[in-house]
This record gives sequence, structure tokens and C-alpha cells, in this order.
Amino acid sequence: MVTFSPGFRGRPRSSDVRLPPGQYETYDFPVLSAGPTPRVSRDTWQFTVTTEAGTAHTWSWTDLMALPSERPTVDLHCVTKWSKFGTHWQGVSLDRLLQDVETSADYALVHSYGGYTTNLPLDDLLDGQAWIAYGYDGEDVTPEHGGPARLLVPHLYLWKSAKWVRGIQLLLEDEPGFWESAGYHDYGDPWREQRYQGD
Ligand SMILES: Nc1nc2c(c(=O)[nH]1)N[C@H]1C(S)=C(S)[C@@H](COP(=O)(O)O)O[C@H]1N2
Ligand SMILES: [Mo]
Repeated sequence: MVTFSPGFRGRPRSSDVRLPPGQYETYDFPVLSAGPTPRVSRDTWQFTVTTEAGTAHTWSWTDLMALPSERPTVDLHCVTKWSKFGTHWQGVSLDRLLQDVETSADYALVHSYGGYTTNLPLDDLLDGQAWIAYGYDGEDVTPEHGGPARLLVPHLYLWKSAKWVRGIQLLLEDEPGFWESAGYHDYGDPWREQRYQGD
């Protein structure tokens, strides 16, 4: 029987298949960072959504903590081929953060402290698919894994889950981020094995 799993819209797969093509399961939690780990204090941390019209919506750490949070349990899939099942996070959904943001943008470019960027369609941040995560396994997200807060968008390869997230720029036109400019796939669906441009 073919079933449709929630959060994986329109993609048929057997409910017992958890490992995307070309991946292997790992039990530890590897750290993959393109540069040094930025140390970002919660006192000065800010998260800013900028619309295509130039309007900025900014949240301080206190603002973020005041919002209702969710506790998603998700599988992670890194393009370097490891997958980690059943990870527990706490964070604020992008649905919540974007609910009062007026935009007609179709694309998002995510910016991190330290300069990392990654792009994705705005739709992929909505409908319970993405969070600004600050808790992992009942603890604060560690600096190595993106603390104080990282984007978590687990239905795409993990390079889309920007660590040390500082903002999201809403755009009318798609703009490639760091790995996307270096030959990685623009979208990065692990179930369609979209690792590199042309996959
Ligand atoms: N800011 C930032 N975010 C990032 C990265 C990075 O180098 N800088 N690496 C990405 C990649 S390639 C992966 S696989 C995941 C790794 O997350 P982890 O180190 O928590 O396993 O973070 C993603 N987010
Ligand atoms: Mo990665």
C-alpha cells in the first residue's frame, strides 16, 4: 500500500522507508561547518525577516522566547550521506514568525552569523515544515550545532538548515546561497537525491 506521510507533500513513499536513496544511518551527531563557530550571545542576538519591499521585522532573544514553541521530532539527511533518525528539537515555527509579515515573495535567502547563506522557496518554510530551533534533546542547541538558534528544515538536505541563523531575506527572484553557488542543488530534496546541480 502506498501512503502519504505528513510533511512530505505529494511524495508517495512506503511508511517504513526512512532512508533516502544513497544515505546511511548514523547514531552520533556529526558537526559540519564551513568555517569557525561564531559565538553569538543571547543578549545581542537578533533575528530579522526582511521583505522584498524592504520592511524589516526583528525579534530579540526575549521576543523569541515569548512565542509559543513546538517540539518536532524529525529525521535529518546530510548531503555527505549520513542520516539521523528521530532527533528531538524545540523551536518556533516559521508559520508563527511569518504570520504577520506581508509579502508576495516566492523565495527566501537565509543569512547566518558568520556569513553563511542558503536559499529555498518560501513555501518550504511554511505549513509546519520549518522552525527556528533553540533546543535539542532537552538542552540548548550547542554552538557547534548552531546555537543560540538555527533554522531547522528537515525535509531538505541539512545544508539548508542554517546554523547561527540571523535572518531571512524574502525575495521575488531566487538567489543562490553559499553551497548552491558552489554547485550544490538549488532545492536539495533528499528523496529525489538532489545533491548537485543537474541531479
Ligand atoms: N551557518 C552555517 N550553517 C550550516 C552550515 C555551515 O557551514 N554554516 N553547514 C550546513 C551543513 S552542510 C550541514 S550538513 C548542517 C550540519 O549541521 P550540524 O553541524 O548540526 O550536524 O548544517 C548546515 N548549516
Ligand atoms: Mo551537509
